[in-house]
Amino acid sequence: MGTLAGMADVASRPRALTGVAAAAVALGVTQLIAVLFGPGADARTAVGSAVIDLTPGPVKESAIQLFGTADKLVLTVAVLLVIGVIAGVTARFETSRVPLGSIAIGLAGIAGAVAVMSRAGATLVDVVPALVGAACGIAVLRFLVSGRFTDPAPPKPPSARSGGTVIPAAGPPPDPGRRLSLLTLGFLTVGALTGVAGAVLARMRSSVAADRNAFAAPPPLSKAPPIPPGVQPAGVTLPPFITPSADFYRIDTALSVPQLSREEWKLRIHGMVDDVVTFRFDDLAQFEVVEKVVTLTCVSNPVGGDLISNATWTGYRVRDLLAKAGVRSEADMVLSTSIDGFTAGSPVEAMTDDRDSLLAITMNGAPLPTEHGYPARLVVPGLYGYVSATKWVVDLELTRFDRAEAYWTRLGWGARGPIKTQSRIDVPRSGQDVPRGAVTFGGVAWAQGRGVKAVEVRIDGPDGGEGQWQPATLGASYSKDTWRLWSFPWQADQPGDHRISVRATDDTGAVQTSQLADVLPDGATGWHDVSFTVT
Ligand SMILES: Nc1nc2c(c(=O)[nH]1)N[C@H]1C(S)=C(S)[C@@H](COP(=O)(O)O)O[C@H]1N2
Ligand SMILES: [Mo]
Repeated sequence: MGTLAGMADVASRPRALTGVAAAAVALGVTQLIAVLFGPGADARTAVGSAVIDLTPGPVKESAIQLFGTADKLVLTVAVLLVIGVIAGVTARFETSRVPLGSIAIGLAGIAGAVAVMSRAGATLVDVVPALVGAACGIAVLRFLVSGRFTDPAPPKPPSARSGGTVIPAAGPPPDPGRRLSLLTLGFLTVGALTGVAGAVLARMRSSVAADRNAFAAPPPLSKAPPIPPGVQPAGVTLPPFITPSADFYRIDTALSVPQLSREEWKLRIHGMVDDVVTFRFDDLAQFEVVEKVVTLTCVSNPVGGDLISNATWTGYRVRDLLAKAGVRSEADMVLSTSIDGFTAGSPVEAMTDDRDSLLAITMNGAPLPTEHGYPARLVVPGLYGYVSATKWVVDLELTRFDRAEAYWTRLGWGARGPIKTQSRIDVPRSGQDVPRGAVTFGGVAWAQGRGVKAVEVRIDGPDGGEGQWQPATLGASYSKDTWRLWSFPWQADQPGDHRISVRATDDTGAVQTSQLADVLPDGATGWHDVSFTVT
């Protein structure tokens, strides 16, 4: 019996692979045909987005924590793995009576079509690629399991008339298993190639790179104060005060970066306003261009995390835009929406007071990178990104907190997200060996909206003895809306394991709390500490 089961297993293993090959063809064809239909028909993005939307909030949260900016790659690989496993398993049970594998591919095609239809702005023809792809996948599977080449015409039985002599066939006997493997491999390759070609072509077709390159942004009339060199502490390698755009953290729910040209972009302001207004990109020229340096922070940043970056932005005051519409007094929330359906709810005063919240159009002297919201995004000093920093923003609705819920608030996050006072140690790194002698430690501290007044450091010794809080040396303060870099010169003369802790004090005099809080629902708290060894 064991032998029989073993033989069945071996026989069905190539079967599983035929399922994977069929699924690959289905996915590849879908991806390639979608190029003809435009971004709305991109089933890959639609399915991924549906998975993101259907994933429970805490799971999404852990994924961001665990994978950071690679979360989308992980999601893609995970979805492909799941599809591969399902295709492989069901293909093993594919028979002409009960075509389980074909049914699975068909259902997957329908699921893809449903995902496509659920996207904002989808039309009925957008489902064509997913359905055609599924049909191709089924055809491949039926062909591969048809047995047309696994059971080639049986060799002629030796004829009695030939005198009883069996003439041995010239050359090696046909090897149906090998032909099947080659065919399967061929279809796998076809699937992979069409998939890659489709992804590349779709990208080329929809890319706004040319539009972005051609954009000569208007210079700011109101310039940000110059950045004093003293913002960067000496003697220690810290993140630069201004984060280069390529290093700027990126967090969003967009599985493929929205490609929105200036020509296509529009901003509609409506809801509790006197007049509904819609600005085209060129209409923005009537407003004053303002430059500001603002540190953005993600609410999902754990204590010691790096989901924080600082950039120079130019754009238009949201206040000036809202004034054209006339905000009615009953409104207390600006609900901003992106082209891909993300929403954020910000207090009206955050958009209208003298912090000068921006509809930003440049970042560090260049048009916004597409991943950071080209052609226009919101930048709101003092609030976490999830309640304010909508990228690819196309809609501002004046509404009320007791009426509207934004994307993350619906998933259990705080409706209001003021940034909490936090500080981080960048040097030393956890577990680092520090040679005996003079050394300079350092890091960053932030309390956007209030400003950082002081940073203190405590170093505990190898004997378990708790050190004293000592003032760190502060880099020059730029503004209350930007982070502050700090350094701490120290004499490392006691060999062994040490621990360094940091805490900041904001401009109101409030000391950063030691109380540990999770990032959910409205931002982590607690002191960052790092263990190191003096050698
Ligand atoms: N359209 C859109 N805008 C968005 C988000 C999003 O998912 N979609 N995420 C927000 C969050 S949670 C943060 S922290 C900031 C991050 O901005 P960045 O990617 O430019 O750093 O963007 C905000 N704006
Ligand atoms: Mo965020």
